[in-house]
Amino acid sequence: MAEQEEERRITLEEMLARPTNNYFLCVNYDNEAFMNTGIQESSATPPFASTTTGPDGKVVPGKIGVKQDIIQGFAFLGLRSGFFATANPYYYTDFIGKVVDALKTPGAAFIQVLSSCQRGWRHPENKAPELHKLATESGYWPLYSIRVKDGKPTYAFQRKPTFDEDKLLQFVKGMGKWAHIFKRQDVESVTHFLVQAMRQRYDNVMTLASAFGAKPLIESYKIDKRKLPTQEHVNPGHGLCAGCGEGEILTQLATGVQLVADKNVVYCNATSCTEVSTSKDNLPSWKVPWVHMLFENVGTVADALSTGYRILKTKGLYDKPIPRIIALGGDGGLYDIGFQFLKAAIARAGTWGVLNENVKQDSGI
Ligand SMILES: Cc1ncc(C[n+]2csc(CCOP(=O)(O)OP(=O)(O)O)c2C)c(N)n1
Ligand SMILES: [Mg+2]
Repeated sequence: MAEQEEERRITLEEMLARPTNNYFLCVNYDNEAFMNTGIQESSATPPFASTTTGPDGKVVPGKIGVKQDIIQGFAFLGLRSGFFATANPYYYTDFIGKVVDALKTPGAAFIQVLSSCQRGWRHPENKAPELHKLATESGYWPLYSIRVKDGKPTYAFQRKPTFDEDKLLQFVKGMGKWAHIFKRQDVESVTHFLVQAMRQRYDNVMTLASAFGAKPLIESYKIDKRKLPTQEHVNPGHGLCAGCGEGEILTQLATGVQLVADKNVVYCNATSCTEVSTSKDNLPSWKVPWVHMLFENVGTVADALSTGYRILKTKGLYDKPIPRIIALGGDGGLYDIGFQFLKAAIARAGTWGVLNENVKQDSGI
């Protein structure tokens, strides 16, 4: 088929065989609010969604403001090298592929993965997969990656993007956080604004992709699901709510990391649902080193840890293979309040080789 020739498939084997390495990856799971502290609004909360700090009222219908898009900014930081991507746990080989790609591409690395939250989004537990799927199929959460080389970003999509208003409304109507809209007298104008705000977010990505698009524009991962290992980083025992996307995200993230690093990894976990639910009653769910820190500074802590290992290795003070450091945080911690920590960590990781040729990120250490 002609369309298939328009697509580049990157195999898992090809990525794992790359001689290059990256030791530091930031992962944000975006459940679109500060969930574990009681569903407070964040800059990731979409328009008109009801939260405890921006509830639906007679006059104000939930959040007033757009869902901020932080990935585009990272693509234009003028980095030497970087890998930025969106992901969705419904498309798990894509997410796993992106984790492997990020850990085998020297430079800054950041993946933003959508996560359902049955408490905060208010949806039936068993609807999580359907909502995740609709998010991407509607154009609400297009799956793309941006590779930065010498300051220039190149956009690629892992699935052909489309904006489908009907599917977007199905997605919106699937959750209680937007239910109040449909009881309002001005439902038409509010819905119209909501769709336009989502469309603008989508269009911005498309405009940038048409100016900085890869050739071919579709670049997907070819991964044999049957050959994926069972991850051994995090136990099945955790306190996440039923229907929470984070369980899947943790499993998929760990699978990708394990493929590259086996168990030589340290997870740095910002205070968040993934943190509280995997560290209950002094019984951590983690089987590999795991560090918990404040909720806003995980970018800095993880970057410092990673840099520290590389400096010790370069000075001959550490003789073992250095571990991969994974910074993991929610939208509130990692990209709302912690944005400057994350941005600074990404800027440092993406220019590291420029600043010190002796301690290059891709030097094979
Ligand atoms: C400086 C600071 N302010 C507030 C808190 C309390 N706090 C802990 S986690 C959290 C919300 C985190 O939200 P997010 O990062 O989106 O993760 P989620 O709970 O949604 O998983 C807040 C407000 C804190 N730990 N530190
Ligand atoms: Mg959150």
